[in-house]
Amino acid sequence: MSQRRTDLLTTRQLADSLGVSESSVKRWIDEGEIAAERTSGGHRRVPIAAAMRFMRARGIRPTDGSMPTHGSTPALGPVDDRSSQDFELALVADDLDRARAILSGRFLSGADLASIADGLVRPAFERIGELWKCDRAGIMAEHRAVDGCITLLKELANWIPRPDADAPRAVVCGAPGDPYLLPPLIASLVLRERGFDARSLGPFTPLETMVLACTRHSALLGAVSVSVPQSSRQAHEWAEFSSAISRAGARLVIGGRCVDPVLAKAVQPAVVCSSMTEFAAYASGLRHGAPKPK
Ligand code: B12
Repeated sequence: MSQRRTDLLTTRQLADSLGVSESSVKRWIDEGEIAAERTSGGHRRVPIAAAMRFMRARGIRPTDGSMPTHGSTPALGPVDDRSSQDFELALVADDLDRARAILSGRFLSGADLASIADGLVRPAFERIGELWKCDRAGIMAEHRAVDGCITLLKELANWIPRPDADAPRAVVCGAPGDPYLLPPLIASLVLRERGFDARSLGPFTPLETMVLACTRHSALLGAVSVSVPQSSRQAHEWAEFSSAISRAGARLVIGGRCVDPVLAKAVQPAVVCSSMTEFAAYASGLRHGAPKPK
């Protein structure tokens, strides 16, 4: 069975990211300015590398103020306060096309998923989380925003190359009782971008299930997101969990809004990361010295 290529953009995706019309993109392809491939049905598909070559040849840079815009945000550009605010507004307005353009534009401009998560997604959701206090529709907007963001991140996942057959494995999950979907999804994508064969068990994962998954997959790394408070009475369960993950041969990383000093102490010698950027750096270092999986 042939594998689906994950590094190809549709003409619509590239047009949205550049803030131009789809017909301009098609014309550039037909004139040979952008190298493209055709699907068996004859549709144009642009490898991400070719899109980046085109942007460089045209002098389109992340900080170029003369760039086309999508709404009030330059379609391509850095992850900054403005792009995060526009991402928030697009999600709250349920305008997925605009949110997609902002997200994919940052990716095409060279930002990695970790900095997109820390600099764009997290601050946008911090503000979205305040909406319910002043607006009854705030909770509705929050739920839609999470759903929309998941859709967009899963689309972006298609742009990350598949892991090599001998890539080190990793398992990610949300803590027991933790309903939050975005953090484990993002953590698994950050790992994939760093060359791991990463799988997410999603939210509400019992600790023993995480141990089982790390054992089954001979994982080099296990990461847990903790976004709901853990009582100090649970500290010994976390300590046992940390030991079990070590026995399974994996390094344990924990992160998330509700990692406090009691939990951090209980899971020692696990690594505690306060951001996805820190996590990405740790994962890259680990992979560098990683033995091949059995
Ligand atoms: C969406 C949301 C929900 C949704 C979640 C939907 C879903 N299934 O995902 C729902 C509706 C379920 C929900 C419920 C509740 N929520 Co809520 N929710 C949020 C909101 C708006 C966004 C959370 C989110 O996904 N953020 C995006 C992620 C990417 O950001 P992040 O979690 O900060 O993660 C970053 C870092 O922490 C780190 N990180 C996270 N995990 C990991 C893991 C690893 C390994 C690493 C390295 C790093 C890392 O990297 C990420 C990127 O930078 C937040 C606001 C906020 N400030 O975050 C409120 C918020 C967390 N919720 C809050 C509240 C009060 C609740 C409820 C109690 C409301 C209620 N009365 O029912 C319930 C509690 C649910 C529970 N069982 O505990 C409060 C918490 C206040 C507090 N003091 O703790 C917040 C802060 C809103 C607010 N300002 O009042 N919520």
